Amino acid sequence: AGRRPLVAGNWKMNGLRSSVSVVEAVRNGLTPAIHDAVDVLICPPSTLISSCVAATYGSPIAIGGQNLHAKPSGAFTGSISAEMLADLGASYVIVGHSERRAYHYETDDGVHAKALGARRAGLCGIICVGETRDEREEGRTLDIVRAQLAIGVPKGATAADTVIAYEPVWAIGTGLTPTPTDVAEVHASLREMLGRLIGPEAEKVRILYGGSVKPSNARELMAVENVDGALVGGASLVADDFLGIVNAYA
Ligand code: G2H
Repeated sequence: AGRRPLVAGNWKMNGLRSSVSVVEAVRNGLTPAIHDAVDVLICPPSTLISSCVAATYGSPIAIGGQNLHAKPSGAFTGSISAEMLADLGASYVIVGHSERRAYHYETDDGVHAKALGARRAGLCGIICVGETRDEREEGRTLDIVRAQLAIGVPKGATAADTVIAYEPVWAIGTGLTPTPTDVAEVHASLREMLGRLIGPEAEKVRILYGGSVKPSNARELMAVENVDGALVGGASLVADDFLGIVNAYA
C-alpha cells in the first residue's frame, strides 16, 4: 500500500552526553539512497533530545521522545509534555511502551490521552501494543492487542499523526522473537482493527514490529506482510547494529 518504512531506535534509559556520538555515527552511515527508501528515527532519553536534534541538523533523521504527559503543562512534577518535546525539535513520541505499562501502570485510557496530547502538539505518536507470555499461551494474543488498539488509538487518527508498534512483551530484550507467521497474523489483525477504527486511512498507517530486532533478523521480519518497519531497543545503542537494521529496510 506504498507505506514508507520507519526504523525507530528506542534507547530507553540509556545514554549520557557522550552517547550523542552514536547519533553522529548513524548520521554519517546513512546515504541519500537509504534516506530515499526509509524514515529513520532515534528516541534518546529526554535529557539528550536537544543535543541529538543538534547532531542531526540538516539530516532527515528524526528525533523523538519515549514518553509524555497527556496535559500541555501544569503541576505535574517531573513530567514532560508533548509541547515541550516539540519545542526541542522532537517530531515523534513513543506512547504506551510495555515498560511504561508494566512499571508505571499506564492504562489503555492513559495511552489514548497521551496519543491525543501528541497530536495536539503536532507530534506523531507511536502507540505500542503487545501481549504477555501468559496471554499468548492462553491464546488471547489477538483479543489483547485489538483491545489495546481500540482504546488507545484516538478517533480520526491519520498516518501523519499515528504509528502502531506491535511488541510482544515476551520478546522484548529477551532475544526471543515470534515466527514470521505469528507476526503476520498479529499485524494483519491490527490492520483490520485499524480499518474498523479509522476507515480507509488504516491502509496508510505504519505498523512496526518491535522486540529483539537485530541486523540478523531484520530482513526476515521486514519481509512479513503488514510489517512497515521496526522499533529497536538494545540494537539501537550500537551505531553499526542500528545501521544494519536500517539497511535491511532500505
Ligand atoms: C522493545 C524493543 C524496543 P529490544 O522494547 O522498544 O527493545 O529491541 O531491546 O527488545
